[in-house]
Amino acid sequence: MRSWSVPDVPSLAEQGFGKGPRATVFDSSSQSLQASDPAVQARLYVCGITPYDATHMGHAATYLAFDLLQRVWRDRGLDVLYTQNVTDVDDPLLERANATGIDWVELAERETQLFRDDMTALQVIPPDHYIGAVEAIDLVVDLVQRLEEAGAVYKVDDDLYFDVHSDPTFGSVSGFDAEKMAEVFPERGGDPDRPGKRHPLDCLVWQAERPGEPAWDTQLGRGRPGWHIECSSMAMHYLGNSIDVQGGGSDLIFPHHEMSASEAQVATGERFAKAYVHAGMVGFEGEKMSKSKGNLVLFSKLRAAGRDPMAIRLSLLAHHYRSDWEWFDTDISGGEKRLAAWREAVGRTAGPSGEKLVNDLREALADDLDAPRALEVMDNWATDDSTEDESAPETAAIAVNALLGVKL
Ligand code: 5CA
Ligand code: ZN
Repeated sequence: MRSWSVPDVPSLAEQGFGKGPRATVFDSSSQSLQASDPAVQARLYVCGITPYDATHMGHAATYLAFDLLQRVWRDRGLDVLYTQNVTDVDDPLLERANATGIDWVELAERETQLFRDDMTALQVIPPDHYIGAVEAIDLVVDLVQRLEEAGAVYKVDDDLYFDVHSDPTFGSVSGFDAEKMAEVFPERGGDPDRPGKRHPLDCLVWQAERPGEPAWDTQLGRGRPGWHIECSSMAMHYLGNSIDVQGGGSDLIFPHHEMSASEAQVATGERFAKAYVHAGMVGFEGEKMSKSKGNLVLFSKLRAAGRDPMAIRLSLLAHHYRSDWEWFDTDISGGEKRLAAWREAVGRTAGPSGEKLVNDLREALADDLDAPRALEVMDNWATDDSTEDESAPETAAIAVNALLGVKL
């Protein structure tokens, strides 16, 4: 499907600042910081929205984290190949469509368009491939067939399940023990108690048609894809067997990223992602912000209320991507104040060293995308009234746009 407009991302190398440092990111599977510095091309897959209530501050924060990663990679001189899905057919979307009397296709299209508009306003670099699950039915069928050939898929009634233990490394993405897996699986779409399953954790890869629900005629029968295989099949098709980073919010570590990695690994025999990178959960009013709970702060509502998207971006970047944090309505004023101070500072005729600023911003972001530190670096530059460098204000505006995605 259509992606969204590409923001202007200036090149610091073209401004004479050379290449940025290599990125390190925290990999959930090894629980450690890892360099992510491929030779030429970085391949990124980030789990996209289920389009029935776009875009809350939690979504926005998660996509900003991976936007920073892209910016650090680009600044390093790497070519980035990026795929993101839209879960445009799934239980929660169909339930919402039924409850509100809106056609599920229309609901998905409307919310996906809102998400595109929000991402554009936030200056988030779009994926090269933005793919709906309904566009990827053939890819899913193909992967399920490969897994069938490997003996890793079995039938329960007319549904097809993936045998998670066919991947000897199953469990290594989340590192969860059996007890924790059993606790989390049913909370995130799993059906451990269904009779006929080989193992309670096995996951659905193909769901036979249910009355009144959308279905496609395929070699697997009439039905629709399971959730996890949507992401593994797209990542493999558009990015290759082994990718650099699989990203998303920390609510996806298990089962989603565990299952999609195992599916891909059984099919290819290769490790699916070099690093599994997860953004923390954003809360509101004491709980994780989520569509199912309805405690949402929508980006579009803040925009409609006249808030500058760059101020919203800054209020999100004030939190490190890996921390869990809570949105307070007062957060926006922090972003607005900072934006005004920075805009004023880049309007000066001279400032402290632009080269040092570029180096410090680069260092902060290359160190596990430490945006709060980068904001502090720029705050310090903006409040320092030294006039040693006449080109610094222009450099600062370019660097902040290139690395932090904030247009001053
Ligand atoms: N369509 C699936 C992924 S394949 C999905 O989880 N959709 S979603 O709309 O629920 O979430 C979209 C993205 O936002 C996911 O990466 C998810 O991990 C992230 N996310 C959801 N809620 C929050 C939150 N409260 N804070 C931070 N990130 C969140
Ligand atoms: Zn996904």
